Amino acid sequence: MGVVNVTPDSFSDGGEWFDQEQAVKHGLELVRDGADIVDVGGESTRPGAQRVSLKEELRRVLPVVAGLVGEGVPVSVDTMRAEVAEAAVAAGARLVNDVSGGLADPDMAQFVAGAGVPYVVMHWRGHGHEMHTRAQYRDIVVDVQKELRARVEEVIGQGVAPEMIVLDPGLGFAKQPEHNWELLAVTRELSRDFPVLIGASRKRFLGKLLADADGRPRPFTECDDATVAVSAIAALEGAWCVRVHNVKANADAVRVAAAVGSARG
Ligand code: PMM
Repeated sequence: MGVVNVTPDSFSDGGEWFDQEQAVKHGLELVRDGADIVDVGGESTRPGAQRVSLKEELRRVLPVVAGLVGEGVPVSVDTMRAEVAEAAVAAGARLVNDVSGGLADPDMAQFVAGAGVPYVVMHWRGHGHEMHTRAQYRDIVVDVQKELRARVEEVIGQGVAPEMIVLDPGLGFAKQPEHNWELLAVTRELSRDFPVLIGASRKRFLGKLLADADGRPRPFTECDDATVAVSAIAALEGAWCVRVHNVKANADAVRVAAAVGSARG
């Protein structure tokens, strides 16, 4: 899954694809590089981010979704709002990627259920401006699994078909670096009942791991190689999808993992 953030302020590529024509062009490049899905988002979810209005999110996202769909690209919409999901699906998006797992908008699960599209349910504990204070866990793996299970039960209760659900541990969302590593370490276990999506691309915990001798984190622009390493490991551990900004090397990593996986039998 290649990422196109149509935002001025995303952590990893903020501002780069804010122009809608450029955003469509970039999505097509990601497909040429090997992306099977292009994820289009219009609201930054980085720690500390403030929310954008519904109107502005629609204005950012819809032309890009429509432009890519018009070129035959499988598009997912990265949104926490049912109205944005609805408009994007009407424009041809095939998957709804909701980082709040239905918590931010009480109408989301019902919309997804009616539309019959795949639904990414991510582990989430609050919006960007409040997630820092919520990175407290008794046992990160147990707590995330429990909270995801609760979301799954809730959205199934609202009519979402179980076979349409994809789970995501939500790396970097109300998580300390060590939490992200612990969750990555149990990708296989998380993938037991549902397909799993992993979004590690260019996130801060990679920069922290690769900090220099003085403890200065590696800039996110120089974390693409580490992202590729995560993709290979996640794919080998059974992840269904990796969400990345720089597709080419990650697509290669996923193919290497698939070859090793199939050689294992
Ligand atoms: N991360 C971001 C945005 N959307 N969606 C899913 N399903 N999983 C993620 O980990 C995820 C996401 C934030 O990353 P970006 O702003 O750097 O694209």
